[in-house]
Amino acid sequence: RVASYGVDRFLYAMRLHDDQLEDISARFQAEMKKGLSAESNAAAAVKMLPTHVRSTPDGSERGQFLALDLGGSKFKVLQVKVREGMGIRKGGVEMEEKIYPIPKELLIGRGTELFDHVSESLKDFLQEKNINLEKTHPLAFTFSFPCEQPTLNQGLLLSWSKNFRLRGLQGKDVVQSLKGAIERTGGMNVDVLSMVNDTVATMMTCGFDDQRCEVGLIIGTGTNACYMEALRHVDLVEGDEGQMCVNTEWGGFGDDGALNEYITEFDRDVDAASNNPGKQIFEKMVSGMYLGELVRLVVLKMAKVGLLFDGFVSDALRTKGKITTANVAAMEEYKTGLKNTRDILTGLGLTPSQDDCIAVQHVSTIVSFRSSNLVAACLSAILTRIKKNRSLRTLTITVGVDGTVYKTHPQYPKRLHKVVRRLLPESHVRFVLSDSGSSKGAALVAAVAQRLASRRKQVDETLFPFQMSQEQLHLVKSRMRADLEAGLKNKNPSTIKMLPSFVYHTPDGTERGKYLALDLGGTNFRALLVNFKKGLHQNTRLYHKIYTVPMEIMQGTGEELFDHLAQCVSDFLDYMGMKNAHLPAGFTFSFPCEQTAIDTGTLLTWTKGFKATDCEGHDVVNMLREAIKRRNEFDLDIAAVVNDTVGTMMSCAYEDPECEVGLIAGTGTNVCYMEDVRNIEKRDADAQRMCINTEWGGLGDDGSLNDIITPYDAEVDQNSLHPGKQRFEKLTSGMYLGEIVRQVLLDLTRGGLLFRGHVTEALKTPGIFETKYLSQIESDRLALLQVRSILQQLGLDSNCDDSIIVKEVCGAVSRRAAQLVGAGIAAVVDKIRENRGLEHLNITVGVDGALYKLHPHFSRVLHDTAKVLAPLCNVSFLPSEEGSGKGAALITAVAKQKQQM
Ligand code: 0WK
Ligand code: 0WK
Ligand code: BGC
Ligand code: BGC
Repeated sequence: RVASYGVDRFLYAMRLHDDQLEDISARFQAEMKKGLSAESNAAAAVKMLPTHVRSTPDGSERGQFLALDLGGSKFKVLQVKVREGMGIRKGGVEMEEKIYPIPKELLIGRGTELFDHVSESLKDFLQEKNINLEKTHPLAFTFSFPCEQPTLNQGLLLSWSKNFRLRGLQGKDVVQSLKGAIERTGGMNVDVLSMVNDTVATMMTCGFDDQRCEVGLIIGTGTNACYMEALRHVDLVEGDEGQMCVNTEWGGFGDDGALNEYITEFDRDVDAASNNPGKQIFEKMVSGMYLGELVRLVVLKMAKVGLLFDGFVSDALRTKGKITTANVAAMEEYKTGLKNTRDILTGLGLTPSQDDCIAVQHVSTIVSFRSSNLVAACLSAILTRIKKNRSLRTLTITVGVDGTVYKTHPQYPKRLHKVVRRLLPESHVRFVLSDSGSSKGAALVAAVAQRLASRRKQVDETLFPFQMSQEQLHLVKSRMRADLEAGLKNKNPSTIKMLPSFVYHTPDGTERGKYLALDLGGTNFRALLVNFKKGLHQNTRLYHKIYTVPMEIMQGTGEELFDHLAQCVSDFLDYMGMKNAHLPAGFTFSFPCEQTAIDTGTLLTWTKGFKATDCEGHDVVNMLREAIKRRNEFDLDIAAVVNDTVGTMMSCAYEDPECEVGLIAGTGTNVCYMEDVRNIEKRDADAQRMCINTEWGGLGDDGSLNDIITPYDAEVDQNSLHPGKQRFEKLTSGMYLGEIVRQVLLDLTRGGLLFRGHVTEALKTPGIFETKYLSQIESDRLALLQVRSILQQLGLDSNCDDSIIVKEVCGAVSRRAAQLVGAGIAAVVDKIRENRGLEHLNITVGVDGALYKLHPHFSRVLHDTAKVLAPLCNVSFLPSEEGSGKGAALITAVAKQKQQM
């Protein structure tokens, strides 16, 4: 007669020893890696689905939500009220629920019919609870099947499982299907904010009271687990910073044969008779849907081979589903287990002996024991992975659990806990039962989704004015064009000064000799020695040295400024050992100067960071000459003064003869181009063309850009050295972009959307957000982590979401700048094309400036905008290699040649 010993022998394959459990744990860790990696995800049996839940509850969640809990053994409709800051023990969450049975035929019918039933149940719930049907209700949707989620409120159904096998929904977005059903039902307004798997909802539910809860486990009709994974390991989601909850869908473990040596004939029979053969192999060895069936098949086989009931087999015993998992749990009841076993077997039309009952009870124990052992093995794999992710020696963590098997099977929890602690002796694993279902967790996720959505909306609204539509860009182009035209006319002052440069043609390669070039740009002063030799360009020798111009010099007296420049020149000539060379020099002076000849330039107004006194209205060449005289140790023949745009155009034209435009996108912004003399009313010259320094930075000083100037821009202008001036420059150049970003960040922080609403001194400090940070923050190669360290350096303590928003603000501000400069360039090249009556114009723009050269996206956006707005011009952009110094030297060479003629 067979007793438990016989059963052990019969079910030897189901009794798993720790080394086998460790082996299964190791295999599952390998499966998790496969699921997480972009290469192998598609073929992975364990799907490791990103859930877009990036944090467990932090107590700030609040709100009132409807909730649907679909996919477990009971379909529930709930209303959940989350009140901030007080844990459940202090009643932070109130819930009302109603269970709505799902007619069996709906579980194997059309997907749309199931969702109609769901939405009709929802409407019934609203009516029964007298919930106002007019108001829009946010809804949290728990859907317990494998779904790929591009976002928190989308879920593409991968496959059905458990006892659900409907048609027409696989591959579809179940949130859309739900919204569709709610629409069909009508008479209620519901906004589905988020969809989560029941494991995720369970983790969040338990996480509300226990911050350590970072794993969600379901052992119910089906089985599954989720946990907080490091985002850097979730290849399918962008970003390396922070964490994201991953729904493992471990039910599929073994679908690729990874568990074959642990599969018994009974498992194969259960799978073969299931409604999804070959799928959810692990689930079929573990979860409530199948345990009863496993026991039945074992008992049936033992009866057939005569080991039970003297070989008598009843029809009921042959019938699928006749032994349920609830029966298995009852058979294992401590006290009444044996009696329950007899009643159950009798109920199956069997007359069991005492030994038969003991044996069958033992079968149940072995089957459910294996289930808890397998869950323990895979759970320990997840916990081991979390420990490794955080390079911890010991892990203290909580697992939130739900599911009928875990909740109602008498021995199951104890067995599971015991084996997990045996497999992970040095870790402290706490199990918390989610005692009110998963919808509280689902509501918490919806609360986070709501907060994220409202933050997203507010950030979008804040950044919307920075988004330039094609219409707006066309407007800027035509306004630029109009002011370019106006600037050439004599009659009234124009915002764009269109200053003649007395440069009549681009280099022709005949330039020879040694020249000194002095280059006062936006940020520093450079002295260069340029030597043009016979033959082609590459023979040009060039030496240079960069000198900083301290703020107090920029904003001191004119005398101090030019003395500083003269001192730098003296140092350079020493450095070059050419103190007595009496070299001809070209002076690049990057500020608006009215010129009456190539070697004179009256400063009209300072721009950028300069405000030296007694300079505006004076001839800068004379001021430099004075300063050199004051030093009385060397002499220079300053033969030309040019704007940095003109110097840049000439430098690039030396390489590419089609270069007839010079653009600076640096500390300041400006453009020059070869204009036809006949269009330059205020200056006649006996040449066909002359280079005009447009000083387009002044566009908008008459209010013509007020419709695109935002309050942040106005703030920057007000705080600038020259309020009301250079409005176009203040929207587009390096001196100001950082400040615009800072103003936007200030506003978002005051609105509580950033840095947890803390307006730090750092954030209030003008100029703290240098434009170079924009270039760094916007670089694609830079992970959010590095964005945070830049913010850290600025004394801004940020979290992952903050750095994402900061990056967006930088992007919006720099993109607008590049688009506006692109619109300006389109106006200039189109004017040149029309000047020359050409259908199509090929032209090159020589460019310089840190913004253009160093910003990761600025140049591309500028190119694309110019292409779209000036489709009849093929514009190439040529970054200037050695700055405008060579250009200045070229102009000096031409000027000298002229003098000799
Ligand atoms: C209760 C949760 C539900 C989950 C179910 C799983 O509220 O979201 O799907 O547990 O257990 P089952 O009902 O399948 O036994
Ligand atoms: C380098 C040129 C200089 C010009 C500067 C502009 O040599 O003439 O002023 O570029 O760029 P920024 O230094 O303002 O970025
Ligand atoms: C589903 C999971 C779900 C689990 C527990 C499985 O069949 O694939 O999405 O979490 O059952 O309900
Ligand atoms: C100045 C221009 C200069 C531009 C680029 C502007 O602020 O007015 O003369 O070309 O900056 O440096």
